[in-house]
Amino acid sequence: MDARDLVRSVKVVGTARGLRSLRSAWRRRRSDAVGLPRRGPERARVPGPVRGADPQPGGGVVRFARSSLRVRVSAGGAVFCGWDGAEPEPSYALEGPCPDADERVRLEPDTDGGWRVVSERVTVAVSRTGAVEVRTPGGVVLRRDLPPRWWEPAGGPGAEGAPGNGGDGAPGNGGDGPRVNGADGAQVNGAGPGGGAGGQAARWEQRSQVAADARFFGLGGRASGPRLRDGTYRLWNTDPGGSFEPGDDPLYLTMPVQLVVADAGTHLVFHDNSWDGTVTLREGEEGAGSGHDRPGACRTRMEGGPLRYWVIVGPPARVLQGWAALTGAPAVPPSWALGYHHARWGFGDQEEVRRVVAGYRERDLPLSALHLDIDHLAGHRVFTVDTARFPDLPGLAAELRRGGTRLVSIVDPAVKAEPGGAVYDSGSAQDVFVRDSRGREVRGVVWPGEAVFPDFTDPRVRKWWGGLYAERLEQGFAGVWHDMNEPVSFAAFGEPTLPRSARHALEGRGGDHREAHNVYGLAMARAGYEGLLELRPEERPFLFSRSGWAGLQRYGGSWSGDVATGWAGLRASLSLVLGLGLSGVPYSGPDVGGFTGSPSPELYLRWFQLASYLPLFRTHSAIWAGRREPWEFGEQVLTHAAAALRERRRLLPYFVTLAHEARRTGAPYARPVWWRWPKDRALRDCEDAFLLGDALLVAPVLEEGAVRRSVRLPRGRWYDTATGRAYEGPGRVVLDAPLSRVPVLARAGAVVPVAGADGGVELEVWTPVRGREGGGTLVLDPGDGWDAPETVRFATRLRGGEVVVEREGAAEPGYPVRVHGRAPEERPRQR
Ligand code: NBV
Repeated sequence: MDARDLVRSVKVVGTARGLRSLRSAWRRRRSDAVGLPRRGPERARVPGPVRGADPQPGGGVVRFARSSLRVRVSAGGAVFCGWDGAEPEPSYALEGPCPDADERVRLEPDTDGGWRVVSERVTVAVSRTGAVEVRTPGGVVLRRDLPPRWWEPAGGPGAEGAPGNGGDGAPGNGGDGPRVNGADGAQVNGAGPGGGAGGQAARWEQRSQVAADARFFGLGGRASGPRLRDGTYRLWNTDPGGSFEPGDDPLYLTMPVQLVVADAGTHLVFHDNSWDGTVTLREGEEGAGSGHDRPGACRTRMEGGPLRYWVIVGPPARVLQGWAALTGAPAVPPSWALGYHHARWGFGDQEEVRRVVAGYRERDLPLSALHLDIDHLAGHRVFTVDTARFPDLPGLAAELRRGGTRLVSIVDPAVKAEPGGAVYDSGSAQDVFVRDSRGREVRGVVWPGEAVFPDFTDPRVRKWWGGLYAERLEQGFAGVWHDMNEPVSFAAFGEPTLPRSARHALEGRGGDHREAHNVYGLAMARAGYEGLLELRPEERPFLFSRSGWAGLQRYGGSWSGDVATGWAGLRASLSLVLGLGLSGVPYSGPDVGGFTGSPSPELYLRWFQLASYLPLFRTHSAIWAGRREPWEFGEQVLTHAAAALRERRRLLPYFVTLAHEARRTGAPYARPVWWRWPKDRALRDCEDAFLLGDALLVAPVLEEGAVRRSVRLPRGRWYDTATGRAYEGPGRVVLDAPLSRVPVLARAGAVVPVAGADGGVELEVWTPVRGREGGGTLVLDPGDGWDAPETVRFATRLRGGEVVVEREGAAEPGYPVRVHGRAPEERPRQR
């Protein structure tokens, strides 16, 4: 440990805790010293020359001298590639059983001695040395994966503790390389890969090439982006400790999923492997007419686990739909969660909560939810209440609820290690806490002090944990907010998490924290979601989580975590939300005002305005940071924040529609501007605006002092919603962005469902372009239960200068229609 570590530990967690975290860090180090296999000499392996191939449903297995590759195209078009016998299952990412194989797919010899798997939407060509090309049906190469490379214990993979023990059937029997266990169908690495029983893991690396013009997105929640620049991104869920800014990496929620957008097409690649790893990206360069392009490059390295991945090709909307089909439809939050939330670490007591809520009410500002942080707990213990400061939480919850405000509770995974504590005692009795390699409970340090950690990778433990949410429901909470679930254990030095050697059930397969770490938050979300569902089956659970992994959307959303107060933090929080959406998690939002400090009135307002167009619209701050109530920043800010709140309330039917559309199609509510125009290169590089659904383009103000800003428009006609003025894209326009609002443009022809003055749904219709049909969808709010929502579709067009709105399957639109937007040459009249 160096002095900086010590300073950090003391600064972040206070002196007493600093000392505990020093001890805990030593313990972690000792645990790993005895519990982890020592990395001995390694030997590198590549697949070697091709030996043959065997057809199988959806593709086949190509055999190499020292490995094998299974290619399997599923009925929905997603391609699975598994090396060394890796299968799609078991997987934490997949929602259900692996999708059926596409029976029409053919395995054919390729011209260069390799093999080709041909399907309707994609061709996968495997070269004789194990390079894999993903091509469009027209033959354009979207991605070229070079032959992978493994580093295995030099004793050979068959040696004790080596990966994939127990496999038989080495490919290419009698081949010239070391014996490879588990190949050709044997169940390898998914089950405690790389030595689930404490063996030394086989590291691997895969290098890939993409088009010179390609741009990378995704990888979960990242502070910079959404376009991921050249650099190395780590795959290890991490609390950055206090706060983060652009450039800090990794953060809480990483995922090995990348979306690659190029002129030739869009594709998604997901390495289904939860081990620690990195993805190094380098954008390509075009040879300025010389024809010598340098392709974009990507290198994925993992410390262990299977080399298996999925590829989905198609336009962005289809790719995200395929991703949701594979990893699960996003949960639809209850409609109240699409309103505005106020949170704070350090409310003090229930009187202060009352005062804050009354402050909103007196000013007629809508407040859907108020979040209680760890300070309402007794000694920071999960599933308790500090009754001195919150003597009647159920009463408070009911009172607030009558006024339209729900309570949401923080839930941290760490349980105070104290005999006599109800949760600890019940957990110990049922043996639910993570143990070390010698079978002792792993002790860490978190807010309540010395703590233990439920093993959420055990279905039995999830069930136990889910049952504990009964206490939260009894206290009157309507939803939960999962924190510290990377998981965090304070450490004066080294990694602030559990020892890598800590044992986990991993659904009965057994393994250690090297494999379980990244799915800890995901499995906790599952426990919480399933618990809430069982306890209150008539309501859709509301849950959002700081950490997670591929598939988190099945259970809920996320948020930005501890983004630093500052203009850079504002930008980072937008990147993070867009990146998460492209990684399949559509519901998230920032801490308005940033987590750490006291924003200037202007910064607060701009953040507030941005978040009012994002799925989770929530102000929040640290206990040491400034206030976040809109009236704390002066009259002018209050007036403009109130306008943003009213606009959010007006747009609620649109948000409800987007939430249901996200479930149906996997499309995030907030999308990058290239979503429908991925071939527009300028849009691929645009990071300061986003589309909200299909209809609106939001251009937040991200710069101090700006009262005008330039906006890059996609193709087509766009109306400035403030002035009704029409602009033709593609191109740039400069729009007014006074403090009172941020520019929002509406697409010509769009139908936006909004709340009218009486609260009923109205249709805001933006005049279509002559000769072009427009339209939109309305999903009616089915309440907070499980009733199938009604979907209504509309088409719009100009007929003889009049705007016509038609409802699918009905003679009349059925809702009041308000036409907006004037095109210079067309004077719309409403019909
Ligand atoms: O529970 C306290 C905070 C919470 O307010 C914040 O939103 C989380 O991201 N929590 C982190 C733990 C403390 C961080 C310093």
